[in-house]
Amino acid sequence: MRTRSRSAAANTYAGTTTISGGTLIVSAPSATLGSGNVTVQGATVGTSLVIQSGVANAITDSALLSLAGGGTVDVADQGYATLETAISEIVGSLVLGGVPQTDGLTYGSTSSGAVVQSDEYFAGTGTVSVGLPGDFNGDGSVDAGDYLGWRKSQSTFGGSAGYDLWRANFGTTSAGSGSSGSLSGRTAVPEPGAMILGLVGGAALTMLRSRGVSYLVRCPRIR
Ligand SMILES: [Ca+2]
Ligand SMILES: [Ca+2]
Repeated sequence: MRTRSRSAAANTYAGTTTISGGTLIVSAPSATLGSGNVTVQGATVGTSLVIQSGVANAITDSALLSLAGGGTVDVADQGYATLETAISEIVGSLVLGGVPQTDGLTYGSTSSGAVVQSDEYFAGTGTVSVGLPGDFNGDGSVDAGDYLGWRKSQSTFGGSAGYDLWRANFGTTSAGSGSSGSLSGRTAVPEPGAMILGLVGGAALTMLRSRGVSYLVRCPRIR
């Protein structure tokens, strides 16, 4: 029998939430699943978590979300999460089918705008991100350090879609990691070409310095 449980309140318990059968629906704007980890097991058809539109923060930002998947491949039929329209949930870590996922990327169904799309684990048009979107090194700040990580291993961090995500969120920080204002703290986004130029310029300056002051004087000023 299909059961549907509903969480419409801000739970205060710190324990884990494990859905082993039926559907757990998070429905009210302030509803949460407490501060613990959330696991959706895949042993039974229909086992799922639903985060309805308007819910602000169903899962604590530091928690683990684990979706088991299962059943028919690439079909959200068990062990999945339905993220309704405009949901952009942040979790501390995400495990899909037992595999830990990459920091700083967004995840959702093929109907969503997520960088990593899967209809095995997700339904709906909402998304979940592991930490801040674009925070590829997981330090609570979307900045140049994340770009360097992306440039070293673009495929790991979503390729061009990962870059676009980083660029769109450049300058955002999580609460408690320094600057509290996320959107207001944004600064101009450096283009990749300019950043590479800056790095090359820095390297050239270092080389020139090692070769003596007279060389440095004749060198055009590096901006
Ligand atoms: Ca499936
Ligand atoms: Ca970062």
